[in-house]
Amino acid sequence: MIEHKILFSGTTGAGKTTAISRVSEVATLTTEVRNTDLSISKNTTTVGLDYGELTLDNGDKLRLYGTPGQKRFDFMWEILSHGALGLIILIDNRSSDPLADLDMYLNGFERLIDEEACVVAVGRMETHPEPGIESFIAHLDARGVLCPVVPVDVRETSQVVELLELLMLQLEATQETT
Ligand SMILES: Nc1nc2c(ncn2[C@@H]2O[C@H](COP(=O)(O)OP(=O)(O)OP(=O)(O)O)[C@@H](O)[C@H]2O)c(=O)[nH]1
Ligand SMILES: [Mg+2]
Repeated sequence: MIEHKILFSGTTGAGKTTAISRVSEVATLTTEVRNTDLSISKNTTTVGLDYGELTLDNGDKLRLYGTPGQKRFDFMWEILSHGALGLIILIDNRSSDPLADLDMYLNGFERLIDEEACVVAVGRMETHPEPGIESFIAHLDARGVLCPVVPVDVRETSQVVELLELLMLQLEATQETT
């Protein structure tokens, strides 16, 4: 059995905890605390990490880790990156500048993205269609980052599974070229 460590990162409230809890086949571990940041309309926020597990159809086992979203916890990003095989960046399109949010994670996870694989998933697009998927693609292109971009609703289990499968495809593609 092959095991892969996969990270979910991205904006606070984009749905890292939701995504992992939707697909995990074990009870998820979370470190939620009551949210005291009034700029975020959410009752709880993750301060340490999320953890869940999923076995893919091909038998591969994914260990799923959710990072804290906030920059002030970026020391956790480096810790969690160790041994990770891929990264899913969740962007909340309700943000005032989703492309700047993306930059923060591209910078924070530069080594992981460069050496392994990455998928960018944009949430809340039905209510906040701008910037569109093509703007994210152009932005990644301009930075020379090879990474697919897809819309997502993390509340839909099947969509989260698709994200993981897309990431695994990316991983296979990068491994073939190295
Ligand atoms: N209406 C709507 N709600 C969504 C959508 N995507 C995610 N949500 C909700 O947004 C919330 C996301 O919260 P979390 O999963 O806690 O987000 P998080 O990324 O773990 O946040 P932090 O841990 O604080 O960084 C959940 O309540 C989801 O149900 C969407 O497309 N539409
Ligand atoms: Mg969370």
